[in-house]
Amino acid sequence: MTRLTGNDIKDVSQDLQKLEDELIRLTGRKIKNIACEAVGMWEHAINPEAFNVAVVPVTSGLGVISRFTESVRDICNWLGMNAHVTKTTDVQGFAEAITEKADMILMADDNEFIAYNTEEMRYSDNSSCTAKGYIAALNAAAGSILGKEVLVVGAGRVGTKACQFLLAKGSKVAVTDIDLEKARKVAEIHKGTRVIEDVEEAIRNADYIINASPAHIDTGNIKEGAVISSPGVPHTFDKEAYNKAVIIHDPLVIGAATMIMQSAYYSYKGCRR
Ligand code: 2YC
Repeated sequence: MTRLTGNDIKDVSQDLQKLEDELIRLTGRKIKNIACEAVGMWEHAINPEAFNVAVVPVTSGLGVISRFTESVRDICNWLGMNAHVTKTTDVQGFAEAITEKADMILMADDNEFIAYNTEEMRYSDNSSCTAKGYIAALNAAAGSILGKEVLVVGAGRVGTKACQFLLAKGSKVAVTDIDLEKARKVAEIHKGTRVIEDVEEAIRNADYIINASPAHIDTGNIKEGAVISSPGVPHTFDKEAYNKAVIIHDPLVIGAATMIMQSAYYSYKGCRR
């Protein structure tokens, strides 16, 4: 999984309105609408203001990323919750969150990024939710991808989840990866996935793309009018690419917002008797 840098996320908090405006322009949905559609929940099923959220900095492995926990806090607050970053880090920070009775605890090390719902004792993970969030954005931008073929570029954790969820939602799926073995493995697990061996060929013929790869995509290979939903980091599409295709990207927000709504949704008990 590609690890974010401080530079990738330095403007996330201040650019939330700009991202929301872009999503409305491309998909007709706000960040919260995309997240709710991604998890299959009615927006008003839960009251976000009822959630006190703690975001815990984690120093393990390669350590904290500048503004990572502050950005996650600001995304939670953008969704209407009451989030803060704990004063302490790691296990001490987790204990601080439990002591102050946080309803949801978010934290990430170098391998997992989770949103733990303390009431339900269940968590949502960033890889699954990034796949769901970017599929929801693609579906909204494309009008509908039901029955249409979507190309997944990158057979890593997000790409693999994207194949699974796309098939479950009734899209046709093709997958490509510079490591052919990874692409073939996905097709074995998720029956019905088509493997395309030549990555550039795959992109040249694709109308709908989930780009879950850190690799650069040449603008020359992008089909005129393609819709590219692109969680991949680093994001290297140039101006000409944006003129040829609809491109949806942000380094953290859509995935985190989906993960946050998924975790909150665990508290939904159906219509209260
Ligand atoms: O600041 C901190 O608490 C760090 N421990 C955060 C490390 C996040 C590492 N993960 C990533 O960079 C990417 C993100 C998009 C989320 C999942 N992987």
